[in-house]
Amino acid sequence: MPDMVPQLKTWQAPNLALSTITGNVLATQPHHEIYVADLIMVKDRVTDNIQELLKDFRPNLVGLTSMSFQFDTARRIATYIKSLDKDIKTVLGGYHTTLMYDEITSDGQAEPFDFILRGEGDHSFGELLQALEGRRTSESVRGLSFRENGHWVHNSPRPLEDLRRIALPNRTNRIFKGYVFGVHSLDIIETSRGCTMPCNFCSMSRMYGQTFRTYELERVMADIASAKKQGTKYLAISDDNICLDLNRLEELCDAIIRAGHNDIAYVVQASSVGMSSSEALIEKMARAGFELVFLGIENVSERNLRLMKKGNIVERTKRAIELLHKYNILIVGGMIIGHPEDQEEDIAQNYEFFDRMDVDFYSDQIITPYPKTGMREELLKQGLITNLYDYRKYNGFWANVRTKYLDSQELQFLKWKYRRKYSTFYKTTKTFKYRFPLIQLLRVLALRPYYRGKDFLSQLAKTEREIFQAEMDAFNSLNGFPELPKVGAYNNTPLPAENTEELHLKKTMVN
Ligand code: B12
Ligand code: SF4
Repeated sequence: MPDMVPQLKTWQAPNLALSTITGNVLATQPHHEIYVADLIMVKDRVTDNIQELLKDFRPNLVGLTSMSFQFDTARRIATYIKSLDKDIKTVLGGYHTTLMYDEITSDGQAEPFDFILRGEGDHSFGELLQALEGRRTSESVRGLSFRENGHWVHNSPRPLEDLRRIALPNRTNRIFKGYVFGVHSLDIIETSRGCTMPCNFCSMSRMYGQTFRTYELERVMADIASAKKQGTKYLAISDDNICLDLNRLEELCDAIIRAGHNDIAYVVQASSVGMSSSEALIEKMARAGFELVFLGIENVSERNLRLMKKGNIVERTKRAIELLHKYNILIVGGMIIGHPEDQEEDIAQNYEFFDRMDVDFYSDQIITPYPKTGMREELLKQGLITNLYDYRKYNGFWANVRTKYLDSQELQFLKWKYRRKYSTFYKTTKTFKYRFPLIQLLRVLALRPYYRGKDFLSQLAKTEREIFQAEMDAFNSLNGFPELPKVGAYNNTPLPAENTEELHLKKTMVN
């Protein structure tokens, strides 16, 4: 999908789901031609590129993947494809559709899709191809939803795949190239799927249940080798929670070092509890090439951590930061703000903590009531959700909630205000300077003076609120794609407090 989050402009990772599905289809049914066209790489020319792709590749089936905030664009793209060639079949997979298939097939939102594949698509996509070739029945593809006499039929859910049966991702059939983290080429691998933790803001337990499955390390090493062959210098590890088995994480580091794969850099998301568990582990991670850890700090208030079902991890967070920085591992701190009791000082406190602890990059998100999460239920009960159904805004950047003291506009403003104060390239952390001395020099000598001057001129005689509004307007148009057809959207009236029966709401389509 071409949609992106404003804060993630310097980070363009290839989509692993699509590469893995491609790898698995080609491993078992090599007579098919299958390619990945990730439209995020051509987001400024989406319709032109779709036209060219359809002309060059003449597909029979187009598969689309989407998170919740991209679902609307997925519908618009499928509608556009059908307007160019009505015979092309479309299938949607991924998080939003897996969690929301019942709703979207009952209220017409799934209209532009011929099929929906719920759950893991590694093998089901190939099975759908067999069904389309008449080599099996549609009814036999578990996880498939399809239309029969105008009505959606939902086959039984697909059991979780045995990871030993999943072939390596295919990285050569990507049509668009140039994935980067900053200036470095970036690719993505996985070493496990799922998570057994109970965090109630996260979509994962509804996707895979509270389960944890791991790949054999041999397979992981082969995957790294395949990514390196394509020239990658940075590898993101997509695991939800690599810290669930710390012995295995240590074994993974050993295997990377043994295989000589520590000549590239790794990025991983990890918990404060895991990263504070042992210095020996962090030292080994550094030797294995781990250069950046996305650390789930979440919040520094005990009350908010309890609400998220996270446990009081603040002391563990401090220790984790200390250890990671000791070994010059950069930290992206995950921060979630906008909890029911939050006032301005609670928000400020989080940014101050990040600043005090010298966290290198901030992934500050406003709590988002993702579909089917416990957090959504909780906030719904309290009447704190201000945007219930316009999922285009469900990406952590936008305020879709209010707190008991701050309306959503104010919440959005405070996030902007404190991010602007603390997370800016006018400041540099010690670890950043160590890792990127040349970029630091460039910042000091050229970028900072240039942007200072530019900001000064463009913001001259403007109030803080006006500068904020101008930036929000620019971000708002980022995922607009005016050239794509518009599709119906939900009526989005906020609910009163205590209305827990979301499914009983009358949802109407408006155009
Ligand atoms: C790695 C990752 C990222 C990376 C890379 C994303 C990328 N380019 O792929 C980065 C850091 C960039 C990222 C960013 C974001 N992410 Co993210 N991310 C993940 C993570 C941890 C792993 C995704 C992954 O690669 N998994 C491995 C692959 C193989 O599995 P998969 O994606 O589930 O795909 C399988 C099935 O879903 C299915 N499938 C998927 N698509 C399709 C399509 C078809 C046709 C078929 C048949 C099947 C199918 O088959 C696949 C193979 O089995 C997930 C959590 C998770 N573990 O899934 C969150 C997750 C997907 N992210 C999420 C979010 C919200 C975001 C952000 C919006 C948040 C933010 N502000 O940072 C941004 C948006 C990025 C953007 N486009 O600008 C949420 C989505 C929730 C939702 N309901 O929408 C998740 C689920 C996290 C969570 N805990 O809730 N993310
Ligand atoms: S937020 Fe992370 S630790 Fe919590 S359930 Fe989701 S994947 Fe697991």
